[in-house]
Amino acid sequence: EDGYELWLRYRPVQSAVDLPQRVVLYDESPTGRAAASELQRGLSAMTGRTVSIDSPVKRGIAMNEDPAEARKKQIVLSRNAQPDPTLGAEGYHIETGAVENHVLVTRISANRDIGLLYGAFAYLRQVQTGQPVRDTTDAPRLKLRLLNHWDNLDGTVERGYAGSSLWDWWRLPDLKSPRYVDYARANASIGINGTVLNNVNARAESLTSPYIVKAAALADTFRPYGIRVYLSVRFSAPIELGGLKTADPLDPAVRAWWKAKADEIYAQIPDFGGFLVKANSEGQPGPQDYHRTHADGANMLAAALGDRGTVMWRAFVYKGEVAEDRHKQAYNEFTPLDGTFAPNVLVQVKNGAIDFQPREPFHPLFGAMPKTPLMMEFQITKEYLGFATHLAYLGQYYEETLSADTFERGQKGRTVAQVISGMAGVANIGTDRNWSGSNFDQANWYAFGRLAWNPHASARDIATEWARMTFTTDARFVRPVVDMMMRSRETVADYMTPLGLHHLMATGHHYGPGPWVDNLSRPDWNPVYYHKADKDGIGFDRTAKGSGALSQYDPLAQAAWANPQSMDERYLLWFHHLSWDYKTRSGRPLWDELVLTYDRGARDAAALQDIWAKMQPYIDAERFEAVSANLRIQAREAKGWRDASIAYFQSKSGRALPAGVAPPDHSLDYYKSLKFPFAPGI
Ligand code: BDP
Repeated sequence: EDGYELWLRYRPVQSAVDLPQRVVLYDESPTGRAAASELQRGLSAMTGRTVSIDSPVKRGIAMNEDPAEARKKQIVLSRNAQPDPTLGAEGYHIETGAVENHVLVTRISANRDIGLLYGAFAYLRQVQTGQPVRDTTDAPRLKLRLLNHWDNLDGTVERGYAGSSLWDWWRLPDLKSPRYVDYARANASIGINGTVLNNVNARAESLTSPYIVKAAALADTFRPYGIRVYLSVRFSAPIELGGLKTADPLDPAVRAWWKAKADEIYAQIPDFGGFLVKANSEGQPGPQDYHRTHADGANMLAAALGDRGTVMWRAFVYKGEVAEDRHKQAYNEFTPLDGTFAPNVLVQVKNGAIDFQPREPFHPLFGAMPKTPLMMEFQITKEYLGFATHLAYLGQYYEETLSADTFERGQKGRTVAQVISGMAGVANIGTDRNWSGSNFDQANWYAFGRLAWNPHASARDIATEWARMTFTTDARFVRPVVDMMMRSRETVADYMTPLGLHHLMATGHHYGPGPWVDNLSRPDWNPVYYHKADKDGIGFDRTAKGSGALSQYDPLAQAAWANPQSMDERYLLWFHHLSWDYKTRSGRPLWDELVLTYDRGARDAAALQDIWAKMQPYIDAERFEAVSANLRIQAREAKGWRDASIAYFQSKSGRALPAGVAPPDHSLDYYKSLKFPFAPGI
């Protein structure tokens, strides 16, 4: 198995005899048909029997004429005649009961056709994971559940580690690759209902007529699966494409240009989702170039879309000049604008204030913009967690952020999950046969979708579900593998960025260690800016004595991080600068604790190989070997991270290693000298 089938493998199940042999479809829409054919595909593969799709009329005839046919178990897909308010637009209901002739019928019902598709996938999931089919009612908690592709028009993917872009712009719209359908099926199976096709560092060309037609072909393919297409836009497009002198959002000609552009898009893509915008960030143009605010820019685009679509305006901004802690900039720019955004604007906020680090406290904007709908942006691709090689199950990370209490306006229990209106995940998908660059990275795509559907769901349950569908339901595999997944991200944080350290990766690629880097033009691009290690101590002081970023959180949230003595030490050096002698919870000095955490990370990474080795009997050789190779690389590189980091920080602290800890294999100069422009070599 090469992983192409993802979690939709539909291998034979023990309950086969009890499963339906016919699908009865009361909804002839393309989405209804997609639901029926997925049930047919899944049930026939899992039971090894022929499964028919019948329309109700045919079923009536068959039942009258052939008693054997009539006794076949059925699964019925039908839309509610009267809308059920508990289901909303996308929810579903699954119910099994006997009808007159004592045949068990499972009925999937929904208000809209998309609910039937989600219900079909939910039903198949229960069967695949080996559970009895239960009566179920479910509906998504969040309206917008989107992938963000950072795909460039030339086929490369920014921060993508799974091959090239899936979108074959060259051959679109003529060639509609069958892979687009599989992409849509996979996304629909986890409830994703939108996809932003192109990189946030957008080129204006994606808004030209030929590219709109290409995007429309993708939209046509995705539509039956409930997936709307969105585009990232370049704020200066009216200048580049329209020949205007300005992109000032209050200029009538600029506003007219965007309105006409939106109309052109809707003529091709009637259900176009809207725009994602990175503006005034990392050199991208934006409204501040014209002394306008983010709200001016967002509202102008919102007006162009009208009630047809949504603007997602990113809060990942930092100014040209570095006046203060980058942690504070988004909050400072956006909180004064709360309540001034148009109703169809969401502000899209990264999970943390810096940049997708292995661990970040939740972004202070969550809970600080009560009058503005917020979109969570998680990274599914692992830019800072070992790309597609290292194993890090991000479900556990997402859960940690979503369950954090923002104490919005002093109220207890206002978790991040409760203050968001949507979730975006920076996709980890490309042309690799296994889609995500590694088998375990598929779990991150899966977990993202399941948590976007229900941000209160448990990451462990999701991992269990995924492992059962993706590999086997055998508990001898599932238990140890889920335990391993649940610890895996912590292990990466231990060997890369322990105790709340962050941004220690080498320049450009962000893969290997570079805690010594101090030569980049902006201070806040340099690791030394973030760890501030010297002979006396280490850490970024964000208390009132330092940058004051801590004060951006609600006082109740601040309390959890204000006191190094009582706080969760996994965030310690994110908020505090402490002396090497500082006594940690374990009783050990900070220096010893830091070294021991690096050491533990490297050891735990190596131990993953032993756990995995025992899994060989339960799965196919191809995926077993692929994972084994990655774990070998990870163990080696985790050791490299540990050694390079300890060597560097020891050059600052000047202290001896704690008793029993092995010194790094090489000198600090050796680690600094390593360059790997194309492939790593630590
Ligand atoms: C950083 C990436 C960069 C992105 C930027 C963003 O390194 O490639 O363009 O974020 O989110 O994580 O805009």
